[in-house]
Amino acid sequence: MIRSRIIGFERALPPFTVTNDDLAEIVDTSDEWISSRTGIHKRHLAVDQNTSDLCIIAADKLIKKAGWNPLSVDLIVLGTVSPDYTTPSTACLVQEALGCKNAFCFDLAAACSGFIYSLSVADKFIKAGEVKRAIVLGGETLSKITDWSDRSTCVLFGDGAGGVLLEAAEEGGILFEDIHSDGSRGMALTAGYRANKSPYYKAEPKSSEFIDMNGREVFTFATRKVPESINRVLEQSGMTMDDISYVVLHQANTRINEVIARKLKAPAEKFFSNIDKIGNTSGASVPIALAKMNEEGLLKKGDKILISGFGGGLTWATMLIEL
Ligand code: 4VN
Repeated sequence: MIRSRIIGFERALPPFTVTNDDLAEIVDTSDEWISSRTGIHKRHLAVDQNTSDLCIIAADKLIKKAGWNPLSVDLIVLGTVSPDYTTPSTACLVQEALGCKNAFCFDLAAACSGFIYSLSVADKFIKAGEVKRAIVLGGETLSKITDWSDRSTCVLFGDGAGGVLLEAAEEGGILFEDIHSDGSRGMALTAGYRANKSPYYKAEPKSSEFIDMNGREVFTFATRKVPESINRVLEQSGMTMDDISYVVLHQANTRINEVIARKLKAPAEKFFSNIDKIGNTSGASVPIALAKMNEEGLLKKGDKILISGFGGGLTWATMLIEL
C-alpha cells in the first residue's frame, strides 16, 4: 500500500508577545488565575500579519529545507477557522506566494482538529495515487475572532502557523487514525457567525462573530472523547503506550491534557507541551508543537508518535505516525 511519509516540521509565530500581566491591564484577570487554570504564561499575537502570512513563512521554510521544486507540489491543504478571506482560500494565497502552480488548494474547517483532518484528507489523495507531494498546514490568527472583553476566552488564545510535507512512500508515515464529529454539541464552541445584512433578511442574528465557548462542556467533552480515541488507535495498531515516544495533544489547556494523560495511565513526560509560551492556537497548535519538538531534537527517525486534535464542531481526531 502507498504510505504518506512526513518530511519536515516548521512553524511561524508573529514576533509580538503578550504576557498574562499585560492582559490583566485590559480585562479583569490575573497572571495567577490564567497560569493556574490553563498553564499559559504568554502568547504571540499578530500586529500586521494575517493567517496567510504566517502560513506562507512556514510553508516556504518547509519546501526550501526539503529542496522541493514548488512546481512538484500537487496539493496544499490548510486547516483554519480564521482564514484571510472566504475566497480565495488561504491555501490558494500560499500557492501564489510559493509558486506552486501545479497544486490544487483548499482550506479545511475543523477548528482545533483542523490540522489532523487536513493530514487525513491529504493522506487519502496520496493513497489513491492522485497526489505524490502535498503541503499540509494549520494556521490561525485567532486574535481577530477573539472577544477582547470576554475574560473567560481572551486569555486562552494565540496566533501562529505550522505544517509538514507529505510524500508518497513505500512505508512509514501515517499508520492509523480515528476521526469523529458531533454536530449535536457544536454550539458549545462557536466563532465567526456571519449575520445576513441583506435588506430582505428579517431574523435576528443567532450567534456572535467572536469565539464563544462553554468551557465546562468542552472540557468534559475533551477529557472523555480524547482518551477513547487514543485507545482506539492503539488497539487498531496492536501497540501500547510503551511503543509510543510522544503524544502531542492539541494545546488547549494544560489541565485538560493532564486529565487525558492520567486517564490513559501514561507518563506525563510523554505529553509534549509548549502551551506556556504559545497559548491555544486552535488548528495550528499541533504542527507548532511538532516543529518545536523537531527543533529540540525530540523527533527521531523510526519513532512512533500519537497526535490528537479536539475542539470546535465538535470534532476530534487522533493519528499514529511513524517518523
Ligand atoms: C478544546 C478545549 C478548549 C478549552 C476548554 C475549556 C477550557 C480550553 C475551561 C475551564 C476554565 C479554564 C479554561 Cl478542551 C478550548 C478549545 C478551543 O481551542 C478546544 N479551556 N477552560 C477554568 O475555569 O478553569
